[in-house]
Amino acid sequence: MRHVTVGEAGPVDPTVPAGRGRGPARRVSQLVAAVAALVVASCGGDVPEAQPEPPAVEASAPQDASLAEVVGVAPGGDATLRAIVLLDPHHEVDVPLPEEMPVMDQIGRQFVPKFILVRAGQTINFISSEDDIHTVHVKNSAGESLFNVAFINGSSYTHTFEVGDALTVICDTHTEMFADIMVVDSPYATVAARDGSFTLPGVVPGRYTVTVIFAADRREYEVEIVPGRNDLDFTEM
Ligand SMILES: [Cu+2]
Repeated sequence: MRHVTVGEAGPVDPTVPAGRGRGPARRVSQLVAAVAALVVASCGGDVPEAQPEPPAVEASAPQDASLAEVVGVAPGGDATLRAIVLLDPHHEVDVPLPEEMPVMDQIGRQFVPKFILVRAGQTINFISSEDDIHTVHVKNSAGESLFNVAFINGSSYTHTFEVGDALTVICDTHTEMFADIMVVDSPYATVAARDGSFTLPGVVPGRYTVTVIFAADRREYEVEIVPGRNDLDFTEM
């Protein structure tokens, strides 16, 4: 039996113009916004200026100097298709989940953005900014429903994605509505810019397997990340 709940109606968000969002420029800006959020999110709790007082006993270098910045280039994309870069360590690293909660809206009978990348354990806030009645129906890669929630303007529903998987989002009422959510176990994950460039700050040095996903292509690279800046080229797919 299908489980459907209706969220409570709330005030219209005046910052989101209803009925817009169909133009390519709008989609690009939404994707860029999502990417920016991911890049911000990926630096986790390793913000250098948030360092507490230096320890009294140890006279070692500040923590940020021991961390790495990964500056790389993956295959370039287009308005809708971007490379995804994942770093999986060969050693234990403890990278806090991003504090910012990604949002997937419903505008102009579209999910906005159409793609969200999150780490396992992250929560996504699903909202609706238009009067059409929609459902947010999320299925896992096996085709099983994770949830199917009815939305009216102002509805909000949050879900925490615990398991790494490639998920699809559809609306049961409008077949033209679809989106994708990728949930990854990697502590460092980002979506490359349109030109393929990406930056991952605050990476703990060590050996990593880098996975670059571009459309149906999925390549793995073994890299040694050292403290300071690391320039990596993953354009050879
Ligand atoms: Cu719909």
